[in-house]
Amino acid sequence: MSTMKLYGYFRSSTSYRLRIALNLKGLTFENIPVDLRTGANADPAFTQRNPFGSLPMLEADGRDRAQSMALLEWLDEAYPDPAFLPKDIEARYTIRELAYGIATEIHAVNNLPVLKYLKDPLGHTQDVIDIWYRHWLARTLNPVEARLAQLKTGDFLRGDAPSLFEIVLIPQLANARRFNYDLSHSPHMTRIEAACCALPAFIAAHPDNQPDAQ
Ligand SMILES: N[C@@H](CCC(=O)N[C@@H](CS)C(=O)NCC(=O)O)C(=O)O
Repeated sequence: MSTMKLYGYFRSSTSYRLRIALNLKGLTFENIPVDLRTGANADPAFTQRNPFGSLPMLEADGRDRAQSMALLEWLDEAYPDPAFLPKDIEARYTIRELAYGIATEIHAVNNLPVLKYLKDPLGHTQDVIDIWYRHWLARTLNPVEARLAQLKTGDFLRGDAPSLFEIVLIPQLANARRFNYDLSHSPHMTRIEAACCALPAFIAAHPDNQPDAQ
């Protein structure tokens, strides 16, 4: 089996999800930077392989795969140990509710092409764009925090290891911090963040520790 290749960008939160996941599974992969700032992801050489023109893209088993959530679930099915989703159907639901809430409600509206469009052609200033960003963060992070409080979580959403939820949460919180979002009233999320960020799989995946980080 050839080494997997992860096409990503250090600051891309969806690439960060995959780096964490591959590290947690203990899989060796080659990290191939694609520069979003220069639009390298829109190059026909890339879009021929990934029609979404998005990051991450994972080359594995002779196939190019895109879409981070589908990739995380594929990795978990192809490499079941350690599991990102437990066997119990209700526990799987709890994890997916929170992971997909973040992935579909926050990431989609705060993605780079959306932010660029707000600037040009819509003409909004960076200050207004930052307000947009934090608005969509709060709209979903507040209910996530409330759900974690209901569930009486410890260092992780479930048990003593990260799940699909933590793989999606940690990159989103890194972005929240970059946009000066106030997390001081989110003790559950920040406790989980601290526990994850102490783990080697998360440390190695951090944007600052990538070869293309500047
Ligand atoms: N739904 C996709 C979204 C991926 C995505 O849009 N990633 C961003 C980086 S975080 C990207 O590639 N943006 C392309 C661009 O900015 O043109 C996924 O989860 O993989």
